[in-house]
Amino acid sequence: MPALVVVGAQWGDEGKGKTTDILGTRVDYVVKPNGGNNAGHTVVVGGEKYELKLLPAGILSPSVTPVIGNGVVVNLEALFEEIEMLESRGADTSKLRISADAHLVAPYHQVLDKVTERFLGKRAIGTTGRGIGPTYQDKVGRLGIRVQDIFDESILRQKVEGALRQKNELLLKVYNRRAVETEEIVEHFLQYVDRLRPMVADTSLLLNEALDAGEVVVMEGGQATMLDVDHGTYPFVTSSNPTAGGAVVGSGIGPTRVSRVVGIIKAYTTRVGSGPFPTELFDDMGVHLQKTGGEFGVNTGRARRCGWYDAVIARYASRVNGFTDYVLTKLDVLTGIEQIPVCVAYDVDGVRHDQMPMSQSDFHHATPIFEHFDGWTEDITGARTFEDLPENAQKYVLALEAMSGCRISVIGVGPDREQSIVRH
Ligand code: 2SA
Ligand code: GDP
Ligand code: MG
Repeated sequence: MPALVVVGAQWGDEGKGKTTDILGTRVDYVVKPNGGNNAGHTVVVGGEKYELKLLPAGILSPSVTPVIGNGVVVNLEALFEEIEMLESRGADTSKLRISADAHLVAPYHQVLDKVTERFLGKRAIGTTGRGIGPTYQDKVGRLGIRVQDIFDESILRQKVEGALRQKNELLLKVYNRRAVETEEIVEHFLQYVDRLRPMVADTSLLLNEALDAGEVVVMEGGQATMLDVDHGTYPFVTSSNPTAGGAVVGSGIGPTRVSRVVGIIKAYTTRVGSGPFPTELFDDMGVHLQKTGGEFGVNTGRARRCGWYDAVIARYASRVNGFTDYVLTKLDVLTGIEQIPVCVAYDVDGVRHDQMPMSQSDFHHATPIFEHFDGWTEDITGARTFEDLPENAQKYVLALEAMSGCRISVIGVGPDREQSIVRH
């Protein structure tokens, strides 16, 4: 039986959380394969708003077993804060399982994230400051601390000592910061041992056995395609692979088990942090989209940059992820706009590009070639079938579908679970 992957098609905040939450009633496991508490997923259930950072959005469905996969970087303080927040609001988190192979964010990773950004000055990435990049750097550099390490104090001490030999050189000599003591870090991790132990599992085995038994597993990607360290707007990216290939690696599920790869895409575009963004709006319309769409970071509160739908990005995301379906979100936010521009191609120094330019410098110079679509004024938040949508909204969706690389199977017309139109 199937495994499904949910991937952000743009620069994040497309509504992945809402999508996995909707699927939640029909699935058995939701696994988060990448990222950490840099993510921010807002889910609205019956008017109640939940903001999830580290935990997969599937945790709000009582029938779902939520899983933190091996590809995630876990901040234990943030983990238990989130669990307490959910428990205090009546959610059941007892089924949560965490991979023994997931890496841990240490306090020095957060310090390094912030000082590196400061040192980059004008070239700063605009990270969330949660220590995500430095933790992944240590994972790849083989200096990381994994969840399983904290259950063996002597191994933990050896690993922390090894990591700190390198970190302290950097902190002291390059960043002029105080050195970190091994015991301080060992103590920091040991305080979580008892609470963490019952949640830790071989999550790859768990998920594959579930698939063998005919259960449904959803891999809920954090961040998005254009923030992928390989396929995004490098270096203005996060330090993991939020694309579909990364989801299978980060969950320990083989690609042959995946039956659907669902791209989540907004009816316009947003981005948080620095980096190129061809359709970005710098006028009152940008502010209008930001206000109407509530475009503020779930985690950091930062205002999101806003712009028009970019079909070049949609086609690219569809290609690098192999999307089978799109979920188009936030169509309701466009209500009342007279003419809606859609970027169909780029002009780069006089040359038309229908596909993503090969080089980052060209992408920085890309100016959008727009097609304009007539808008609608009717309130669409109550629409539940495609036919309920005004004619111009239908035309807009069909035009996006024709230029974006795969079918649009679901349309979001509001933040609530119920505010969706299912077409396929
Ligand atoms: P990091 O912290 O190393 O992952 O930052 C690197 C880049 O990745 C971007 N990034 C994000 N972009 C959109 N949403 C994200 N999550 C939060 C949210 C963001 C927030 O859902 O609202 O609260 O500000 C997210 N996480 C990482 C980041 O902006 C950098 O461009
Ligand atoms: P994620 O990171 O992809 O899970 O997305 P976020 O939760 O960071 O941001 C998406 C925001 O849009 C959240 O506030 C959602 O509640 C909201 N949202 C999702 N789908 C829709 C929709 O169809 N219409 C409207 N108006 N809001 C939506
Ligand atoms: Mg988000």
